[in-house]
Amino acid sequence: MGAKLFCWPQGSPGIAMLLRALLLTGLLSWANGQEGQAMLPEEKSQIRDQIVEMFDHAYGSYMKYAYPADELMPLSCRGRVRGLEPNRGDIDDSLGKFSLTLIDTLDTLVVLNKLDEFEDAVRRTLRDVRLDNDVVVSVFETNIRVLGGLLGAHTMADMLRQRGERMQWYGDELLHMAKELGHRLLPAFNTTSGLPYPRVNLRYGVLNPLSRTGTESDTCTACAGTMILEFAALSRLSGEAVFEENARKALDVLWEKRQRGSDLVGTVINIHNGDWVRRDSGVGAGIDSYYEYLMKAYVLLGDNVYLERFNTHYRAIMKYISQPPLLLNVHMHNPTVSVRSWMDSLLAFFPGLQVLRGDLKPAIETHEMLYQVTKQHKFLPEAFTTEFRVHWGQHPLRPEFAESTYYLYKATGDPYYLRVGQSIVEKLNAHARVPCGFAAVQDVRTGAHEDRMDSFFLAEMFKYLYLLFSEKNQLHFDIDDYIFTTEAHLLPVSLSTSQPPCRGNNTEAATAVEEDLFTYTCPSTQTLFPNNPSFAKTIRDSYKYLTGVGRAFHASPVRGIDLPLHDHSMEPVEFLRSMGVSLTPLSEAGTTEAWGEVHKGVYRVKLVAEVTQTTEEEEVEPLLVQLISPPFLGRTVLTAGPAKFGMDLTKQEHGVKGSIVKTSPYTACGPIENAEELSGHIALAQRGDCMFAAKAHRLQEAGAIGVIFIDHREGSNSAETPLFQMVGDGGSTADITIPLVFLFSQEGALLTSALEDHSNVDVLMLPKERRLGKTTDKAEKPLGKMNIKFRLAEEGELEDGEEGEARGPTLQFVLEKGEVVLEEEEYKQQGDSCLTPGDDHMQCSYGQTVTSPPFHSPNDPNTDP
Ligand code: DMJ
Repeated sequence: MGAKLFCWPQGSPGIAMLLRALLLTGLLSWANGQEGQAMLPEEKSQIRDQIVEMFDHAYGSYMKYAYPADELMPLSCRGRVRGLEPNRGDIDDSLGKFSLTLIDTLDTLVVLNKLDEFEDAVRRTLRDVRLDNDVVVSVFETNIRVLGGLLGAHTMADMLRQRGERMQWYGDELLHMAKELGHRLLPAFNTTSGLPYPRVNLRYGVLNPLSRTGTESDTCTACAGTMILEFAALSRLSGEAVFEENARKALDVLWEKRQRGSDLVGTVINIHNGDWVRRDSGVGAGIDSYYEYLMKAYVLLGDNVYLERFNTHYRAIMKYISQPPLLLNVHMHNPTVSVRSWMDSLLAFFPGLQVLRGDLKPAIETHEMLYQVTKQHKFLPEAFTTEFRVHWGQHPLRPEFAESTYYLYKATGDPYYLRVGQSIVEKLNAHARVPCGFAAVQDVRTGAHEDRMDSFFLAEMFKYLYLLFSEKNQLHFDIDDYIFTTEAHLLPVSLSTSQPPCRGNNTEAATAVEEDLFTYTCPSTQTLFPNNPSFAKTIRDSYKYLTGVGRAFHASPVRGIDLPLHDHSMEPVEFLRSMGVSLTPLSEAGTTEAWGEVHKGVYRVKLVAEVTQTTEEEEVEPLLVQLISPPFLGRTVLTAGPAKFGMDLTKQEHGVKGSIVKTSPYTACGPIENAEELSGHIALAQRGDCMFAAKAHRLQEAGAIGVIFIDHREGSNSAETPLFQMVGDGGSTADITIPLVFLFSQEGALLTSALEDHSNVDVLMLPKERRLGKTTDKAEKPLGKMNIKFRLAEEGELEDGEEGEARGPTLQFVLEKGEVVLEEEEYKQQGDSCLTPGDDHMQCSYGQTVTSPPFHSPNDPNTDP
């Protein structure tokens, strides 16, 4: 394969064919030479059979229990019919009462060589599916799943018909349906800017008084920028240019609106004036398939403009967003600063796109990082932190990681990627399979299921897995003649030459970009790693132990402690407990073998990193909560602990004043029920059940101007327990700007009883030295000499080859005469949960339950565009 192949002028015949040939066939043939080295053909075909069996289970369950409904509810064993089930909000916008799952699955049936089933499913589609329902649907989802599904199925039906073996009765009916649907989506483009409305009523369009939509002003970048493949294919197959023209126009607007300094785009845009509504910029939720479609539009349509735009964006992505192996969102206007410290699972498609771009090294790096995360959490959580902790634990059986695995295997031929695929198959069977199909995982930490099986599971997951384990000669058609849409529907790459291009193409060319090796070339494995099949391995090896999974475990020596020994006459165990550290005698911990001899008084320690104790070097500066409204008038002063995040009260000359309102629920771990009441006031919230940071986020969002956290352990007080600082949860706390303080429960009780007795209680939150008036402070005993050093251990690890359980950050500490010394040690942790069974006094630092999506993910059926 040539190393550098300059692009042909726009519209040159054969560009897509040639590109496709180089891009896919070349890679595959190279890869074929490597296949089977570490996985015998028999094993491969065994896994392939297993994938087919799983598909049969999923599709069979849908057909048996759900069809003609849009989706299967695999726990209830029935169909999800919009309007009959509780409304799930935006996720339901994919459901148009058009047998969504059937249509999304049609071309998968052909890929898996289930031709009888395909023929039957096509007949059902023609017989049963209506596209004119009075339902408001997402334009983006309907385009990628239904229009794409119909076009993919038409493409397959046409291919089978032309072979003369099957589908001889087929008269382009699926294409006619696609055209009808295209016309039903077109009203969405009736905006001043040309960016489409996010939703359309299938029967009444957008602006009709009966449409119940058309009031939206924003859409996501991916929503507006993921139309071109389906719409251009529809235009070229139907001869009606209007579809391609509209999709192209929307892309032109996005390109125009890019931030010219950074060449990045934001996540949400105003459809009327083209202003950016959300300026964070990444490659995951909200933007993902916009980039994908620029690259693939070039492959499908052979128009240089798309590639040049893609290249411009790609350079910006690699400059600002890519921090191998991480991909972190930045602000499009200030791109050198990351705006969050977590990633969403949708970005897992990106290594696959990088393979298409020929940029294998970062693709291998990011994919390896993602694999490590799946090893630690079984599946990719919807969001995970830069430390690979769960940020949002849901996993709706998304296919992006399998997709990237497939591309990387094709590009490298490295059997390692077959093993990755095998692990996906095993985890799906072990953790998502239920009697009526496969169920989404509500939280990877608990493994709890959700009653949903999204249609993309059948459209994408099974295609990529099946193709990963298939030899080229095992497929009954040449997969390299097609390109995958973002929903993995198959469109023929011959479209650019076999069908006339869209008329009136006046798309502005991209500005010239500085060229690099792959600006106008196809990825070439021979250039990238000639004669070096272990190329990928050498890159992966540097990222092997990101999450600590897979590294050999070396136990640290255990030292004994004498109990009790404490200046405060408080039992050390109690003392540590008060700081959020749980201790379990080693003999009860059940891992005595790994730890050797059990020493009397030796404890396994679980550190909850939500609090930090002062060291000699770092003193906690006490804060105060001073009650200032009558009848207190500043005489009641409560000692409070600070937080390492939120507003720095020491820098507020006059503190922060407000009346207090108790939060409902009191722990603030679920949706805030009294947001209206809280807005503009200082919230009182109880410690426990979830992280301080999660509570703070929620309360700030509810409009609170400050938060006072009250300890939930009865009897704790600042006289007997040293103050500590609340710290974040590993996620970003940069956006928390309100002040946060902590009261032990005895001080907290004063505040809550004041609130019970008086309709209004105003308080001041302020540093101790700025206290108002001269009232006597609450007891402030010196802490005495207590020399404690906390140090988070490195990420724990498993024995080589072991999976599932992970070791978490723990400490061993040894109390010696006159001081407490903490030493690094490791213990086995179940996923992210580090609660000691039976010890409910403290939550695991990373174990909080996030019940609502932590990010706006418009390209995700779960979120609001
Ligand atoms: C699919 O519907 C598409 O891949 C889309 O682009 C985003 N992701 C979902 C599946 O996760």
